Amino acid sequence: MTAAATIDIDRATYERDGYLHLPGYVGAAWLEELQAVAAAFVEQSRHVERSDATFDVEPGHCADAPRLRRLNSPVDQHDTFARFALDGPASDLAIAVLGGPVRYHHSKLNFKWSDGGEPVDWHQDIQFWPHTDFSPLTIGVYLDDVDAEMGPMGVIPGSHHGPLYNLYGEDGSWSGSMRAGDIAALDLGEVAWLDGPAGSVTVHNCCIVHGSMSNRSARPRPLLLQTYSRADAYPILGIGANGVTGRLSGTVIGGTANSSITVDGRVIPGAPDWSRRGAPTIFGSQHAARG
Ligand SMILES: O=C(O)CCC(=O)C(=O)O
Repeated sequence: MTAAATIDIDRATYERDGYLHLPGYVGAAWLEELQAVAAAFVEQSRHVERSDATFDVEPGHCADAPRLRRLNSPVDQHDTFARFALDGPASDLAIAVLGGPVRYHHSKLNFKWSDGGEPVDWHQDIQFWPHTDFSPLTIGVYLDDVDAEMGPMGVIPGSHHGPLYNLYGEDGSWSGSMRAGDIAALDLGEVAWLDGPAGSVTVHNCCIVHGSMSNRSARPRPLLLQTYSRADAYPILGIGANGVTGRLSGTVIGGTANSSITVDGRVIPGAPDWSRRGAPTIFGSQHAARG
């Protein structure tokens, strides 16, 4: 693992703008490995007729002409994605940007297929998986060259300091996108479109307004995304995707977590994390403590 301290990150710019754009950040060896594994999943998707736990496919997807929207939770699907996200360039970068140990939350590989791959409408991420703070960020890596017509990620600089929008539609059902009236109030002239050669990296805070247009090119736009928070931030269970984000969600990288948290201004010296090893009973803990 690269020592986080050796990564030269402009944290002040990240705090101010809510994002970073690092063209060509991921080196050739990692990129080639990620590309090869992604290509193998595209081949595997030819056997799939409709979306399932592994693949999210477009309606016209078929064996002869795959049209993938997403590979779900790549970290759980292949060791290469797991190493990249949990003990490689992505986790190293997350540690550098957040300034200490991080908690892995989830990953996805958004393909945005050629010739009309679907847009991602304007939204913020934190509503999908609220945490006990606003540290969560997502690191994206383009696995191929991405230009303006391929629907690169677009962010509104500084919008992470602004309102947290309602991502329910006017009818009250969850839409996952901002309402038309809120979008009309945005200054879309401010959008930074984060394109770049294969290996380029985007980092965006969970509160930044972002989205991407449809892919009007003849090439898919594979964007590998992985999300982390500070190690001392915790996903709030019972809301959104928290609790269903994958087997390795919650993995702490680069140090240890402190289970003492502040809620409503009061510090809770919380018990250790028993989610993987099973919780002891109060009888067992107190008996052991008595010696
Ligand atoms: O794939 C993209 O362009 C954006 C992805 C995104 O915003 C998301 O998955 O939250």
